[in-house]
Amino acid sequence: MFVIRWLLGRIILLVDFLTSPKKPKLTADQQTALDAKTGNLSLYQLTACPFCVKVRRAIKAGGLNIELRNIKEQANLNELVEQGGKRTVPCLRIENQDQSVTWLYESNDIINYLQKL
Ligand SMILES: N[C@@H](CCC(=O)N[C@@H](CS)C(=O)NCC(=O)O)C(=O)O
Repeated sequence: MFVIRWLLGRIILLVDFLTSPKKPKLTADQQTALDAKTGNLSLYQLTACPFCVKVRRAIKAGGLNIELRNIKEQANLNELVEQGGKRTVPCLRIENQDQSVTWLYESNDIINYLQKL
């Protein structure tokens, strides 16, 4: 079972690599403006999780710079479970202007949120 999952993960990563979307060409000013909107975001994820791959592709296609936090690192996993409430990935951590934090689960909801930035 582990071998099959590992193999599927590698296939997903290979297909992702071969069909990776292009980053948009942005001016320095455009990138700075975009970075100002994403500085409060971080994505809890796993490298070979297909739902995480889908979100990372949307991040790349949008030219977004978002910190990735791999939950294979125990500290990241602890944060996700203790503060987000579930260990499911992907999960977007949004630090709001009033310092409160929103934990957005579900890849489609995350992509919708990012596309509206
Ligand atoms: N419907 C969710 C599915 C997410 C999902 O199933 N993620 C898996 C990894 S691929 C997961 O976190 N499973 C729980 C676990 O590993 O403990 C989405 O679209 O984001």
